[in-house]
Amino acid sequence: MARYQNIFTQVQLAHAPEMGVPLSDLEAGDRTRTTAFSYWLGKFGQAQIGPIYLGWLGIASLFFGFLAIEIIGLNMLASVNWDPSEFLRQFFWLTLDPPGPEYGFSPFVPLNEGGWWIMAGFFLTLSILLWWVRTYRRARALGMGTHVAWAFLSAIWLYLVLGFIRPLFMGSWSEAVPFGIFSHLEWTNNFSLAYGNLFYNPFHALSIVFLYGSALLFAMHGATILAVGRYGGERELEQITDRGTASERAALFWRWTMGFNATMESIHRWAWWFAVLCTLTGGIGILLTGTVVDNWYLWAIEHHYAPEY
Ligand code: 07D
Ligand code: 07D
Repeated sequence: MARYQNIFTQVQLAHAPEMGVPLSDLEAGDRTRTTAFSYWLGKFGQAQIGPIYLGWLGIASLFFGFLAIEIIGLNMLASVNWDPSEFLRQFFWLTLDPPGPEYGFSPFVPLNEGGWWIMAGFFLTLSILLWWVRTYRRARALGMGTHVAWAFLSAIWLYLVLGFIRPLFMGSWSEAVPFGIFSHLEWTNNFSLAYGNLFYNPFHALSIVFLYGSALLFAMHGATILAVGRYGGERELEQITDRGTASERAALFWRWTMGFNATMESIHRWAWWFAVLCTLTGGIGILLTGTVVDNWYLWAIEHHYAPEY
C-alpha cells in the first residue's frame, strides 16, 4: 500500500467501511449503521462518511437548533410580508430584534415585540449546550481528553455573555444582540460607540492578540507540517523519539530561524490556549462594559492607558 499520501497524491481505497471502536450494547443503537464514500470529500479529508453517533443528545440538539432557525427565519419572512423573493433579496438585512428597553429583563414579552427573540435565543442556547454535552460525552466514550469540549465552552461563554449574562446584569434584553447578518454587525458597531470606543477596553485588545495570534500560530503550524509532509510529518507521534525525521527537521527549522522551537506537544497547547483565550478574554471585556465601566475612553484616560488630548 502506498505510504506517502497527501492531497495531491492520495490513493482512495474502496474498502469495507471502518466502523470504529466497538460500543456497548447500550450505546450501539445510537450509532447509525449506514456509511457512504465521497470522492470529493476524500480530496479534503476522509472519503468515508459515517457512521455518525447521534444519540438522543444529538437529536435533541438538532431539533432545538432547527426550531430556533425556524423561528428566526419565519419572523424574517413575516417582515417581508411572506414574500419569498423579497426574503432572498433582502436576506442579509433582515433581522429579529430583542425586546426594547421598556421590557427590562422580563421573560414575558409579547411575541411580536421581542418574545420571539427570547424564544429563539432560548432554543438556540439549549441546542448549543446539548451539543456541548455531546462533545464531552463522545470524547469520554472514546477514552479521550475533553479538550475540545472546554475550548468550545470558551466560545459559548462569549456567546452567553453577549446574549444573556450581560443583559441580565444590565437588567434589559435590549442590550442583547439581534439575530441577523448585518443587524448584528450594526449592534457590534453601536456597542463600541455607546461605551466610548471598545479599542480602549484592554480585554478587547487581549482578545485581538489571541485572535491574531491564533491565525499566526495556525499558519506556522500548518505550514511546518506541510513542509515536512514529504518525510511523513503528518504522522507526528511516531516521529517524536527518532532522529532525522520530519519532526526533527520541523523543530530544527524553527530553532535555526528563531533560535527556539515548540515541541510536537507544546505547539498544540499553544494553539489551544490562544484560541480559548480569544473568547475568554473577550467575554470578560464585554461583561465589564456598561456594568463596571461606562466609557472605555474616559476609563483609559483615568488609568493612563490613553493620552489626554
Ligand atoms: C468559519 C465556522 C462556520 C460558521 C459559520 C457561521 C450562522 C448564522 C443565522 C441568518 C468563523 C454560520 C452562521 C449559523 C446564520 C441567521 C439568523 C467560523 C466558521 C460560517 N456571529 N460577526 C459573521 C455569528 C458576533 C462580527 C459571519 C454567530 C458578535 C463581525 C456569520 C454569532 C460580534 C463579522 C456570523 C456571532 C460579531 C461577523 C461569519 C454568535 C462580536 C463579520 C462568521 C452565535 C464577536 C462576519 C456579515 C464566521 C460577516 C461575521 C455569525 C456573534 C461580529 C454570519 C453565529 C455579536 C465583525 N458572524 N459576531 O465565519 O461577514 O465565523 O458578517 O454569537 O465581518 Mg458574527
Ligand atoms: C461570537 C463566540 C460565540 C459563538 C458560538 C458559536 C452557531 C452556528 C452553525 C456550524 C467570535 C455558535 C455557533 C450557532 C452553528 C454552523 C453552520 C466568537 C464568538 C458559541 N475588533 N468587537 C471582538 C477586532 C472593533 C466589538 C473579538 C479587530 C471596533 C464588540 C475580536 C478589530 C468595534 C465585540 C475582535 C476590531 C468593535 C468585539 C471577537 C479591528 C466595532 C465583541 C472574538 C482591527 C466598530 C467581541 C471584547 C471572537 C469581544 C469582539 C477583533 C474592532 C466591537 C478579537 C481585529 C472598535 C462589540 N473583536 N470591534 O472570537 O469579545 O468572536 O470583545 O478593528 O463582543 Mg472588535
